[in-house]
Amino acid sequence: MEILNSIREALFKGNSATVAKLTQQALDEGMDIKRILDEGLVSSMEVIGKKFKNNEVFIPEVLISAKAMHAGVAVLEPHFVKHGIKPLGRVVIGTVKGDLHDIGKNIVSMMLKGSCFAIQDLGIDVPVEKFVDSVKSGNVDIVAMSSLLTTSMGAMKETIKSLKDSGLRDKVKIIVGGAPVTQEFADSIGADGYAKDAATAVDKAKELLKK
Ligand code: B1M
Repeated sequence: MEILNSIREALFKGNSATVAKLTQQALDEGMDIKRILDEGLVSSMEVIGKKFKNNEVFIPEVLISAKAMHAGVAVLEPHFVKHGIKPLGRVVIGTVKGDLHDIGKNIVSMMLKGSCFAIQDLGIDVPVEKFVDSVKSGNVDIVAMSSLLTTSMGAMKETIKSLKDSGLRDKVKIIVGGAPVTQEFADSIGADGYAKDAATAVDKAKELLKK
């Protein structure tokens, strides 16, 4: 369909206004909402994710496309419930205690949102208890923690321990990331997954929810 191609192209170029306009047009023409979402918006965002991983596009392009994705999703969102479309999963995300870096965390958050995950963003310098309380309140499938400082990585371990102590550990999947974090570290603290960048975080989140 030509309109889906145009949506994909506009999203790839990061043109929010055009994405929103074409998404509305597709809706008005009676196109199936799931088709607009999957074949228009999501498929283009997946291409961006792959290109980002291959260093063919960079952070500014990813952010601009993610913003355009939001513009399209915002048009569709009021129709989701009516059409029985549920988020892929619910993610609570934050930069751990002692750490104020949020650029990478925000990119991960935007990419997840753009891939149809429901996001609860706890922000920066998030105390262990805040993650735990979020999981306690229910409706969380994935806890996603970001750390940019070697000195704040320990807070990831503390959060996982606290989730264990509260009997909540097995209710959620846990993904960690950020520049100093490695797969080895993730394994050592008992996380379920590690992602080196935002696109990999999306793949990891999808993979973990299948388990
Ligand atoms: Co800070 N800082 N900083 N800093 N800062 C670093 C991280 C540092 C490496 C600089 C350096 O010394 N070379 C160093 C850390 C050293 C270390 O511990 N190994 C450092 C330091 C020391 C500090 C302070 C202590 C400096 C001081 O005050 N003496 C201080 C700490 C404050 C605190 O947090 N308590 C500090 C402060 C700051 C600013 C506030 C000035 C600012 C942050 C602004 C903000 O975030 N709003 C800042 C910045 C900007 C940086 C650098 C320059 C850039 C970080 C960044 O945004 N990168 C950084 C040096 C560098 O990296 N070149 C540095 C871009 C971003 C897109 O990448 O965050 O890695 P990144 O995210 C990637 C991946 O890591 C991954 O996906 C993202 C996108 O692909 N990812 C995840 C991230 N989170 C993920 C979560 C996932 C999965 C993937 O799953 C949940």
